Amino acid sequence: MRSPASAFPYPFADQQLPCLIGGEFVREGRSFPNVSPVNGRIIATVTEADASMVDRAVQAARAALRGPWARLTTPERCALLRKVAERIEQRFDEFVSAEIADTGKTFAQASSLDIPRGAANFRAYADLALGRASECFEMGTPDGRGALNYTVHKPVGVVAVIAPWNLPFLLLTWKAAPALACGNTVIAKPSEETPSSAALLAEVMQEVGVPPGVFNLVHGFGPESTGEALVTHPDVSAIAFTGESATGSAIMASAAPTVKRLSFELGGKNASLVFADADFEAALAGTVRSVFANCGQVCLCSERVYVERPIFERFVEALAGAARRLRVGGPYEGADMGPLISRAHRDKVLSYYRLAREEGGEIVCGGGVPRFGDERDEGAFIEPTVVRGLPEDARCVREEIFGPICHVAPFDTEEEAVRLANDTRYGLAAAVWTSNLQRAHRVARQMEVGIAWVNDWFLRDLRTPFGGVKLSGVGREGGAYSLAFFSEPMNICVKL
Ligand code: NAD
Ligand code: 6OH
Repeated sequence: MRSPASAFPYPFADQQLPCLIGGEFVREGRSFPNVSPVNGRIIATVTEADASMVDRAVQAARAALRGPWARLTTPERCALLRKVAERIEQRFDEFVSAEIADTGKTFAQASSLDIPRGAANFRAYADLALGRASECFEMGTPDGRGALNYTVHKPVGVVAVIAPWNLPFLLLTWKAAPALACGNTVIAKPSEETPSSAALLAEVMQEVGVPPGVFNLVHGFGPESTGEALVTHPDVSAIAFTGESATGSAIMASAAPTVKRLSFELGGKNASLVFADADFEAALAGTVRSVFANCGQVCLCSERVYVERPIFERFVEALAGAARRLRVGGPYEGADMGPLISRAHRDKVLSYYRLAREEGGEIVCGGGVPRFGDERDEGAFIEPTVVRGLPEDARCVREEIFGPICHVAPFDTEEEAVRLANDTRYGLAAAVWTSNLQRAHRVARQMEVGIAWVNDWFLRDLRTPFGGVKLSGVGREGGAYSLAFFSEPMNICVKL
């Protein structure tokens, strides 16, 4: 499993990652390198699907909608999805290695969050689809005999699943699993930065006997590449996309001429509110997690931390202290934080570190790049950073940075805290830390977001609605919301 080009285990050592089109693994046309953010080494080459390959995938997916897949009952389809979950668990170590090779994330995180959640997504949606009820409305008719209306749920058709690089397997399966559970066929496009766990998933789909064309995988970039070919294709019926708000906007424009159904989970500039009555240590530990988890590359991460004035200085000092103690390092070193996804992304995050200074902020800790004196200096590592003293209209307070950085500012009243938290064009998530029960409910409800946590962060029940308001997204996924997005409800009216 060890690649000569990689310092770490990698399931695709010495291979070119293929696309999966109509049940065939395809390596043709152009390819691009997959670079490790740990040391800058090339760990694989990846087949780039051009427009004609995307078209073949879509035609295969369309054909599969009329094949054996369409004849499976819901329990049969769900049994197959459970096999996918089981097979992911059987090949767990390979999935963990693949995810780590692409992202450099810590072994602890990949093995406790990313890959287990991928398997859990298939199980959860198998259960949800199986337990789905159909509504029935009985109505009166002039002849007194009445009629029954009942709803049947049909697949939408060919669904494009476009995923980002931050939680690659978790987010791709979060959409692919419900899409399949509802009987659709899928074209999955992982981020160009993170093709490997999706490539393993394609193998798993074949291994458990998902019929050809039901799950297709195309690798490549966005604009003028695979992503664009997919979102402009007339035979793609729906797009489930997670990524940047600007990309969502571009996809919306591309999809408009063919009027596709869209579900968008986009960027955030999430606030954490820490009240003076909060359990200090719990709020601190939770905030450290919410700012620095996955090197700050979780859409739900807090980039704005507002702390009630009586505990402000103590909290800033403790947060900076905890940030300084975070061990930054490679995936298998027991570190707390790995690298950013790429050098290009690090350049972007570092430009905000510089901007924070230029805008008048004080860098309380971090602000630069760690030096290791070994090949990790060729990677994309960055220091966890806490900033204070910026005006609320500073770009660092307004724009999504997507790195291990937060701005921390004081507030004096509950009203002010709510106003500050909501003063943003984004609206994905918020965290409220308080021991006052009434305040917890009152403040959480006033957050203009899709997801608010009280005294925790990123605690997930897969049945709950997930998504954002304002620039953070369109629609909700999770539980019945995903089933609704990936289904075409049809009413049948029976005259009795
Ligand atoms: P991105 O928008 O750059 O890319 C996401 C995906 O879209 C990739 O697969 C990319 O190849 C593809 N893509 C890019 N341009 C495209 C186009 N014109 N047409 C079709 N496909 C295109 O996002 P990213 O940098 O990979 O991920 C980070 C971003 O994702 C952050 O903004 C983060 O907040 C957001 N995110 C949001 C959520 C959420 O649930 N709301 C979750 C994770 C990440
Ligand atoms: C964004 O980076 C994290 C998204 C998480 C989910 O979509 C989830 O289902 O937990």
